[in-house]
Amino acid sequence: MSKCALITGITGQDGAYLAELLLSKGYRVIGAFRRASTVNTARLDALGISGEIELVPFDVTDHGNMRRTVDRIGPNEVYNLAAQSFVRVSFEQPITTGDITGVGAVRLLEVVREVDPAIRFYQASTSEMFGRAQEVPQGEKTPFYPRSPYAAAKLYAHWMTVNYREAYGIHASSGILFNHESPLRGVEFVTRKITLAAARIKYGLQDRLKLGNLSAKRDWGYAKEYVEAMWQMMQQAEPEDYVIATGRTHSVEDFVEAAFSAAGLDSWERYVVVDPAFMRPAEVDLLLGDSRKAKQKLGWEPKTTFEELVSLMVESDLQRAAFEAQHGRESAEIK
Ligand code: NDP
Ligand code: GDR
Repeated sequence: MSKCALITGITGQDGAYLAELLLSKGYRVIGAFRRASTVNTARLDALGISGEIELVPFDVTDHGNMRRTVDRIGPNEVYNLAAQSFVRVSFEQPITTGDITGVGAVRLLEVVREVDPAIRFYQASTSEMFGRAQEVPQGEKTPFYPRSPYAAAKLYAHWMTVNYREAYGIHASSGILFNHESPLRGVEFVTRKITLAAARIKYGLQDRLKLGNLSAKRDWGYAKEYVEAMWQMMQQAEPEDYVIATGRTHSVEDFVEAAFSAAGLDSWERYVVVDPAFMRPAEVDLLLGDSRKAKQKLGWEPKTTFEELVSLMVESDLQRAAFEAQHGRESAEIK
């Protein structure tokens, strides 16, 4: 019998890559999506896997809905990727963020506890929990210091995952993942915003790029590799928490420079405008992860370098911009 996995946040970047990975391993994949007026399977379509996933309406703010669904499906593994995941918006919507990103995870843990405590549970924790970092690099033992409503909500979900493991013996693990990007990354996040803008500028579709803080530093990896670590954590005999990162850090400015260069544009300074509207009330200045535990215990390590990541994202957006230049914007929203 093949294993069954339920993935919340199936319409997001990681949901798509994780679904692709689990399908390749022979899993039955149930994709939990929140109902919207427009069906949002663009990322699954881009990977050509929409038809292989069973989609179920599922909202992490609705306990009864989740309980009935998990009870009916009987998954072996639940991956909780659902979140209001945009840090800047969390300052505008702290309560919604707390409800979805924090309490949502606990509702799902409750469902696992009630329906079948043998279900394995993955929580999408984040390097944002380190926030004003207390040491460099950050590993599993580094103290947390969240700097946004998003990070505080994730920290609550993180400790509740630890608590359900310790209190009820549930196989619940947290992956403390550092920033991971891809051509499927949402366009509001800085990396994708930059690569899409560089490509559109190249094709004369846009003439400026407005950004906020250029000096923030992040440890950026490739999303497709990071979902492998999620699956590996769920296959371990014991549930634990793992930092997943590349061990290299770059500033937003470094990313801009690399992306504009990969797009064949000289002097990014001509196009980039710093706009205070994109600054945050409290910033996370420097993240750099230490994923030695993941290497030792899971055999996981990153393969794609920063330069390769930037190039593959720019390449994908150049294709999109070329299409847009030829056929117009509506048609460019193909993938
Ligand atoms: P995305 O923002 O791309 O995806 C978030 C997903 O959550 C979407 O499918 C979204 O649905 C869904 N969602 C939001 N609200 C609800 C709700 N109330 N009920 C059910 N589903 C909901 O995030 P990523 O794929 O980038 O990240 C996956 C997870 O990993 C998130 O929890 C994120 O916080 C976390 N994370 C991400 C990192 C990264 O660098 N990408 C790093 C560390 C952690 P919809 O499409 O309808 O909006
Ligand atoms: P982050 O990612 O907050 O690290 O959270 P994001 O790409 O939004 O910001 C990274 C850094 O870039 C700076 N920045 C800008 N950011 C955005 N979005 N837009 C801009 O115009 C801009 N200009 C500068 C930010 O200030 C910040 O310092 C992501 C999300 O995926 C989270 O869900 C996840 O938990 C963490 O990564 C790890």
